[in-house]
Amino acid sequence: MGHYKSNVRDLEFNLFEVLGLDKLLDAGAFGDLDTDTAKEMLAEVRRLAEGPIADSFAEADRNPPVFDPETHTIKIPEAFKKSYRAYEEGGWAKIANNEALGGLNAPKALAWALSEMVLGSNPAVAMYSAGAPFSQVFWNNGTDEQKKWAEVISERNWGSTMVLTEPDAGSDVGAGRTKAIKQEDGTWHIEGVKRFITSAVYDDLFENTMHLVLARPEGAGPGTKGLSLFYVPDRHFDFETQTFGEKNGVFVTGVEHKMGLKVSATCEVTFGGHGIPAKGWLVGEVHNGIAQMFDVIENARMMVGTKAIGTLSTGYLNALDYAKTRVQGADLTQMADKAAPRVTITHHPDVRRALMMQKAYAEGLRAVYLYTAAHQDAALAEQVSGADADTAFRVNDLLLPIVKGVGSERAYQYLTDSLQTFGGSGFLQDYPIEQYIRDAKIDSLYEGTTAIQSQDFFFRKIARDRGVALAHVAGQIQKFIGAENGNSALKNERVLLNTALEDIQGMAATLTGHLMGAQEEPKELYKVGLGAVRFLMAVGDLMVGWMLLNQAEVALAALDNGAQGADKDFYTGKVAVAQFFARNVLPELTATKAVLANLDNDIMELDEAAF
Ligand code: ST9
Ligand code: FAD
Repeated sequence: MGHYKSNVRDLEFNLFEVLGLDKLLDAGAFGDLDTDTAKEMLAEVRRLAEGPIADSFAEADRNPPVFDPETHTIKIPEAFKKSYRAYEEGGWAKIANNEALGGLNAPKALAWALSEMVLGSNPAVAMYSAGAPFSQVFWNNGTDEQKKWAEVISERNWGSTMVLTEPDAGSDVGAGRTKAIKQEDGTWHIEGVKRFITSAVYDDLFENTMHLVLARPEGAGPGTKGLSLFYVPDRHFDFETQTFGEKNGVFVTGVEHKMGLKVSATCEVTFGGHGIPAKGWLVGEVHNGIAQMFDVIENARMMVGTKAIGTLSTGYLNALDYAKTRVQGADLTQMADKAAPRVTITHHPDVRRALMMQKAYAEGLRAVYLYTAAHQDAALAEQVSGADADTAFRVNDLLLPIVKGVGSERAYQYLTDSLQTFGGSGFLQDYPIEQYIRDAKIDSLYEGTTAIQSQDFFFRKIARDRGVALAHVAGQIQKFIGAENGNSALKNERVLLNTALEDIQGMAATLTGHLMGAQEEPKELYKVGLGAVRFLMAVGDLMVGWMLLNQAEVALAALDNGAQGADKDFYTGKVAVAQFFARNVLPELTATKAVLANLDNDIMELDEAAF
């Protein structure tokens, strides 16, 4: 058995029993793609993820790629290439693309469910496969001619990068200095040094790559609004004759040595610094770079959250297997009897607590990312929450920082519980958890750190949206709470959920008060900055609690209908985890509300020397 443990049962439960995707599929909403085919796809990607994709996970970590600065090339381990090719050959990365780009227009929820398994098994495989989804973004934003290029890029399975960051422009993308100089033939020369660029070197994984680069045209204004987006091929390619030309003037000048995710090359890239111009083409022939790049970023933020959640899930399932077999100590009720029989560690209350927390966040956050994905398709959004196309768009926007910010933070936090369940063995490389932790740490950093996610969430997704999406989601939660018939098994949990919802509404009101107050006293904004991450995490807990309780309701109905065997165990677990989370985590939001209500600026006034 490889390291990766999928949870297709839970993916199918979400997609078909909770979100009802089967109804749309079988009504022909996605062409020929029906429920049986969707299930076959899940089974096939599971087979790949547990087998050939997982196979190189540890080996590529222990023997990471080797960069040659003389030739600007890299050697990627052969084992990893095999994993990559197993995924590429099935065309899986393309399935949400439109047909012109070799895709099936598959529902986003299904596409993300499939991606979860690859991201949990060997995340760099999905990351090197970015050419497929990014060609769709290029197609969406490109001129008619560029659309044809995008089709060829997808067909030929090129790689792709997203190129924003510079040494002095990380979170603050608008500080970027890379220049774009217009040429008489309408093309552009890009000049500058970018850093931390994923997959910019690729050995022979693909024949070429498409760099999507933010650069500032000469004379353009400051900040993100002065940036434009350029298509910059690594090697020149004539799309008419489909033949290669010279190497473009874009060279990888360094590859980072990292804590984890080592097989994914993180590169310094120099544009136009080697005597050859780095030639680029303005995407869509319009200067709208940051908005266009956000089409890429939204996919990547969803990817990062799903990666983290998929990793927590396999961490939990590995820990669970270990806990069921590891014998240590006596049952707590027999602690005084030194001759009492030894038990498996699943008998110990603290191990059960830790396993239940892992299960709650792994399954609850999975439900959150799939609910979010459901709002990426108008028909499914309508069915799931009654959202029209505009509301669905806003809800997806609202939830992306939760998927990314909360997903990454909670996954990293609870993966340490997965490791703890193994005792000292968890610290060894004999088990995958230490690598999961190292590989997952990056998720709270790239694609916008958690602080950036929290500001995006409050300022843009709530305040600027005037609370429209938040009110829609809150309305759905209230509907669930109001569906109590007076004697259901979840009666007390609905009360807890209601309190949690009121706590969140109180927190939102507090932060909004500081935002309004900033019109009179600008330093009031510091209080939003001080409270924003706590608020993001708290809304994440509300979402997880609601999702788990909603699932418990579906599970209770299945149990009432006489579910047996493995199904009975599955549904019983769903009810138990929802009750556990509601009772053990949701009440903590009341304390968070109190903390936010009493925010002060003392630490903002504190001299740095006192830190
Ligand atoms: C990185 C890559 O870290 C790491 C991994 C790469 C992996 C690649 C592989 C991916 C594979 C994907 C696989 C998918 C497969 C499955 C597919 C299945 C379907 N939303 O607030 P303002 C725009 S890359 C939308 O004033 P500042 C908007 O146009 C590096 N748009 O910002 C706005 O204008 P307006 C990642 C947004 O103060 C304009 O920006 N780096 C949003 O100028 C200006 O907005 C980062 O993420 C949004 N949420 O700049 C940087 N926000 O207002 C993090 C802004 O008129 N830093 N826009 O609409 C930030 O995000 C900053 O907040 C900032 C601030 C740069 C936006
Ligand atoms: P900084 O922006 O310097 O942040 C340092 C700290 O300050 C963080 O804790 C941050 O939260 C905090 N901070 C900064 N500004 C604020 C603020 N305004 N409010 C509150 N707190 C703030 N970039 C690409 O363009 N393409 C890629 O493919 C890519 N891949 C990457 C792969 C890896 C392995 C890594 C490590 C990075 C990658 N990046 C990529 C860059 C990544 O997106 C940035 O590292 C990230 O956006 C943070 O920028 P920074 O590292 O400069 O940190």
